[in-house]
Amino acid sequence: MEATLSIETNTADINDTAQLIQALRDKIETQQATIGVIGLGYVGLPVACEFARVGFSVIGLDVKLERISKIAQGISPIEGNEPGLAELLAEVVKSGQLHPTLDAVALARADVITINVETPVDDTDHKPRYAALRAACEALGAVLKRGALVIVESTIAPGTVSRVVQPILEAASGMRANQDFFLGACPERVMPGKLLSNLRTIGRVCGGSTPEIAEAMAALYRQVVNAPIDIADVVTAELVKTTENAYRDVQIAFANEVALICESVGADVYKVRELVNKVPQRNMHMPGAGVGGHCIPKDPWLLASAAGPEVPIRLIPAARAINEGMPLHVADLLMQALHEQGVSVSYGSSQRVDGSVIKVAVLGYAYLENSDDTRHSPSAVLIAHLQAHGFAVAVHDPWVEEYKGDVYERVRGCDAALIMVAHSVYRLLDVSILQKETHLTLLVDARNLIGSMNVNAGLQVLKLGRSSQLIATSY
Ligand code: SAJ
Repeated sequence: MEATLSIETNTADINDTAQLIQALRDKIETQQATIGVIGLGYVGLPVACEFARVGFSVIGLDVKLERISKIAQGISPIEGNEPGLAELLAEVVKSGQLHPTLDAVALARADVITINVETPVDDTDHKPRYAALRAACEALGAVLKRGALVIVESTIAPGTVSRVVQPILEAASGMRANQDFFLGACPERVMPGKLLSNLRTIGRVCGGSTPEIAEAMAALYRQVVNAPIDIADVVTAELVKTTENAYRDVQIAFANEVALICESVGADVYKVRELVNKVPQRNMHMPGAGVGGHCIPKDPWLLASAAGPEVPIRLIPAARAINEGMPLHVADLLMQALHEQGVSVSYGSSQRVDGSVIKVAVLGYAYLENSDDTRHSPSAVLIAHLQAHGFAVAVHDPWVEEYKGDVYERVRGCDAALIMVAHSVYRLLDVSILQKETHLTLLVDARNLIGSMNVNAGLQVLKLGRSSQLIATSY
């Protein structure tokens, strides 16, 4: 068996920072480095498994006993369908490459530690809530080894590594950043349902506290990421991730505002979008019933929060307000149509002239098509609003356990149905069968699923972004 060069060096004997970084780089390139991963959720667990798969000894730390005990048995605690993750986890736990623990002391032997904890923003003031990040830094700082590299993978507001992470680590360790230990930011870019494949195939930005550290980070990520790795400084890496998602939110908000204009002027926003996107350098996004998920609603606020008081932040909040308002706009379309049918709608009570309550079917509860992820679901906002107006609400979603079932059964007996998520199964809905089976009188399509404007006898179809006054024409 080939003798492996052990370069276990006692970093306490290395005085020169450059030598510390070189020793770290050598350990990374020979996979002698021990890697710590703090936070074994939907981001950290795949990261820990991937570094273990390529040969690193990995210590996985989490605060949740149930999660650690499942992982220790080789069982994935991650919900939903994550191709390859459960099998890989079982393999690396069995081989001992991944060691799950509740005890941060185990991180004392880690040469590289990634931090993958939640970084939410407050629903009211939209400021970052870093309790989990601070706790991770306190626990790590108390045991941090000299010469170690700490990489924040969580999405954080630009400036967080220097203003939050570094001071806590220095105070808790008694060491100096960029002298005794090193810092980096390499924001994650994974999505539920594709965690392992995203980790392996989407490029990363390695933001290092020095160029040499950024290069050492790149040497690490190149061992698991089969996509471009870009080098930057820390704040640039923090900015790129929050900006790429704020960009998407603003683009979606623009599409939504154009949809509202099209409704008002009697046009079809989808036709407008199709023709606009034929123009070079145009990429108008898709208008819809709202913007959900774990990233897009949060990251624009992280970006905005980094600016000083002298910067007037106007576009990001405006885009957020437009997107957050879309589920309510769907409710407005419904109430406007019911009003035209003679139904009295007011806050707290919506009923026919005979006093009977209106029942509405909401089709789609997940935040994204063909997903079971319901975080920040626009449908949840819509449902609460409808119930506050006295509507009875039935919910259907082929991906969300509690709302599964036959869609026709769920719609039966409802006066109106609202398509909120572009699940593939809804594309197959036959509007005429739906009407015959359920005696539905009103369908609101908020995701442009129903091909043309079907105005069958007795069933009115309204589309978000397309005026109900629009004469059904085909140019
Ligand atoms: N949405 C629209 N119109 C659009 C695109 C999306 O209304 O044109 C809505 C969706 O219905 C959903 C929400 O926005 O409710 C978010 O959709 P998304 O496609 O952005 O999916 P996410 O939230 O999973 O975003 C992730 C992000 N990836 C990471 O943060 C690692 C984002 O950066 C990616 O651009 C996006 O996936 C992607 O491209 O799939």
